[in-house]
Amino acid sequence: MSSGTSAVQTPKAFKPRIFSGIQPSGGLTLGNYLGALKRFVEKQDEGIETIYCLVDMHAITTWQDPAKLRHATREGAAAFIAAGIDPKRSILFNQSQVGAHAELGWIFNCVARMGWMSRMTQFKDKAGKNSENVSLGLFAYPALMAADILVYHATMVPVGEDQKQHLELTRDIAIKFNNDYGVSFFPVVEPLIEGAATRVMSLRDGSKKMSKSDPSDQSRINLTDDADAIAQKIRKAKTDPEPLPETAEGLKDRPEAKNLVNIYAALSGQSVAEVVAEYAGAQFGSFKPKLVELAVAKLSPITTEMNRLMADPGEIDRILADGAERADALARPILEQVYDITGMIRSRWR
Ligand code: AQP
Repeated sequence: MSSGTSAVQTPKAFKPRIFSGIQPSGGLTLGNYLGALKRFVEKQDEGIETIYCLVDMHAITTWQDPAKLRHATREGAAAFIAAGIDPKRSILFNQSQVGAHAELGWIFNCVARMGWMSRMTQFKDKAGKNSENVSLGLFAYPALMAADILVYHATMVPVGEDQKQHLELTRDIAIKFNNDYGVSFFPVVEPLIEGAATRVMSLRDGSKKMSKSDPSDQSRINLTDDADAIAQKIRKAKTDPEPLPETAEGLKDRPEAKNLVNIYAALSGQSVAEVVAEYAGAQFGSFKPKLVELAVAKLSPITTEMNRLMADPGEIDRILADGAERADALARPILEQVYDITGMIRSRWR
């Protein structure tokens, strides 16, 4: 660490490190699983250093009942582990246990510009016509998200398509901080938006993404749904009257059909073209039962394991505490350098 005057460290090369998070603002959905969790596991298994977080501080940007938030945080952690995250190989924790996120978030509030934030489509979607009445935290959300990533000098962030704009803002914040202070301190992160299901859509409306906060439970498959609920939701999923097309291009302008084929492809590990080739000309009456079979086969072992883990919340809390300690050990020295760069006296810490 520097002497606290001018000896700023300016890392030139950053080692590959992945950070990503999920809000415990409700139970996790098939969208969170395919767009995020499944890919988090792949990255861990590729041997890259992986840091995964239940972002509870983000969750409270919209009102959360405290007991439900606590439950959703533990359930989210159980979902990570049930899906294949090994808390020994990856770091798994909840955001509020590592204060460095919020501390760097404040500094980034002072780097990010109002104009940048006002252009965030997720804020506009969530605030709707109510923008005068939503929390200031909801508006500042992307600055805290940038801090979540950059406080670890993470270089890659696996996310679904909906987070692309926030990651561009993370890059802008890193570049502006580096320019303002004349350093090359923060890496310019790479979004990893890959796979057949980077945007899983609502089962009731193919133009809206599947979301855990959608008022309609029929719009989503929850990771806690049992086989009967999955079957019922897929059977009732909105489709069009046409059979499945001969080629993937034939799904254009058919959002609901495209969504179900994408889900099938992502769950089976096939490409969309392979799924379409296999089911060309099939009616949804025969395709949907196949999708139900596949979804139940892939999701029910996860649900069973989540239920097993949730029977011992104390063990989940211990895993989160261990992850938070390891995360803090990485984040604190980086944050201390930020304080030094920005001119804060930190004599109490040295
Ligand atoms: N429908 C989706 N398809 C693909 N990926 C998705 N993700 C979320 N929904 C889909 C990805 O999951 C990760 C965590 O997202 P989040 O929970 O932090 O926030 P979100 O994107 O706002 O998700 P929700 O479910 O819509 O939450 P609420 O309803 O609380 O706002 C991200 O990588 C996201 O891309």
